[in-house]
Amino acid sequence: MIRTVPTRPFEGQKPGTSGLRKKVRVFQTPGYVENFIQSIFDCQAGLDGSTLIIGGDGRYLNREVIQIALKMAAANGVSRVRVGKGGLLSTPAVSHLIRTSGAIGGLVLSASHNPGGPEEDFGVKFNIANGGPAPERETDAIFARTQTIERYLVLDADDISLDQMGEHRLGSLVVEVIDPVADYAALMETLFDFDAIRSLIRGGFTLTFDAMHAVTGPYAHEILERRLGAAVGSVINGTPLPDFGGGHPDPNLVHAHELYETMMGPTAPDFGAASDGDGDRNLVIGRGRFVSPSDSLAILTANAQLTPAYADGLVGVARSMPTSAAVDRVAEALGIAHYETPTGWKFFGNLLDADRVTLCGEESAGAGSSHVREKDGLWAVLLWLNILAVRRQSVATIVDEHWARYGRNYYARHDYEALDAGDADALMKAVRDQMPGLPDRSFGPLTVVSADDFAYTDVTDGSITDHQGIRVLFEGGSRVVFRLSGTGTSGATLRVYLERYEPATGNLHRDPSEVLASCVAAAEAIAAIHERTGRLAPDVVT
Ligand code: VG1
Ligand code: CO
Repeated sequence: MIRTVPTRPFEGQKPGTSGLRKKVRVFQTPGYVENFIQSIFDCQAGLDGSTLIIGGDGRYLNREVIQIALKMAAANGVSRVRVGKGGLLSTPAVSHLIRTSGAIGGLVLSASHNPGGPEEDFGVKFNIANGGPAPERETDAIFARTQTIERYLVLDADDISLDQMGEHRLGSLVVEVIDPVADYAALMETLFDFDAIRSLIRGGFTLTFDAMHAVTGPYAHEILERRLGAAVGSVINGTPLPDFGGGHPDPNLVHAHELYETMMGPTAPDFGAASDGDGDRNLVIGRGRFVSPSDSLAILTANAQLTPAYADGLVGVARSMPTSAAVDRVAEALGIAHYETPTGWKFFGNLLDADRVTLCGEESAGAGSSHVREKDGLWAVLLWLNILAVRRQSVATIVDEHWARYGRNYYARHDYEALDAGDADALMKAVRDQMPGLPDRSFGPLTVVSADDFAYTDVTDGSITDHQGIRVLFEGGSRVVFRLSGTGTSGATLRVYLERYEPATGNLHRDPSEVLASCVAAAEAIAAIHERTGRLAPDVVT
């Protein structure tokens, strides 16, 4: 029986950079998740008779919310839902399945790199028929709907078994429990030269992949160990856990520090990598050499042609605004277009759909391509491995050769987390107010060329997204960017992005923190972070 349940709007169901993300206990408020899912459904034309993909990263509440979403899908006329066994699907796997299943869209239950568990975070992302995150006009419509909602629809039925593969019925809905890995792994085999990677590994090349107790474990075991022949044990923390083993499944030098230490130590394998909660991010560390995500995007762009998927070249590349300009230099050398978009994957979708770009990436350890409409952690790892299998050089040598040709964009991001939201807004306002007076001012060795609040005009539909972060550009390609995070769940997080360009003729092997000290000083002089937030140092430096 389909029940119509009266409800009332909840406050603050506004999707951020990447879906709706809140504390678990907020999601546990009766009716909360139902309201949001119903609001998504109410904004879909053509839901009746459609196919939907549902899966999550395995975090606390994953299974419960999947059962609710299935019963609501049944009540809202969806004909078929494909859901990953155990409720698991990585974000890129959902994107791929939407595209190959002719689905109307998909729900990804994840708060990505945020921690999981009863006291931590949960999230719901909605992806549209192209496989990508819902664009702003759609998330705005969903949010508007959450403000007026009066009822949701749910089928009264028992839970289905998410661990039993095959077809189950919920009223007129067919729920198909599928292998979360199979289709994705098959896609990877079409993109990359698995024989070449296998032969690299057979020749003694070693690797370690840290799945951080999150969703990529099963994918990495299958692809890296079983299909490519990496030694059993190459994948570590490979079993998804509801609390990710108590850590943040955020692949950066802070949260993946064990991997970092291994890679810098005497027993380091040739290659190390990690992914995040939902499998869309990647961190790459060669033996003795960390590759900054911005550099990684540039290096992948410069070398993609060595792999089958990109052998015909790239049509263009896109990076989010705070990502370093390293990839722009490669695009210029290749004679292809490059685009700068606001933070978050939803802005890349139109560029990919319009065939304007082939690769995209972000400084936050996300890279992806036209193969799906999300960033894709294991894809990036496999692209690196394929390039290594062709070039037969170390990661460090490839990075060094890259810098020697293009110069180096020294880069860091400083995060100030859980700030008082009022303080953070006041800081941003103070910086914004100063913008007109900044050009030509000098901060130590840095002279300001321009300062603006980044606004993006979508090249395909003309939509404008403004207030995407304040950029202060200095002479010579250095830069400071101030931006507030859209994925946090407590207070506000200020991100300060620091970049300094060193031409190929300069010193390319300095300590980034030394090189960036003048940018840090300029950021402090402009934003008075210490004074306004009471913080003496950032919480996280990546
Ligand atoms: C962060 C990153 C951004 C990324 C987003 C979602 O957003 O900076 O680059 O796209 O997370 O990634 P913010 O607004 O907190 O800076 V994920 O892996 O959560 O889907
Ligand atoms: Co993620």
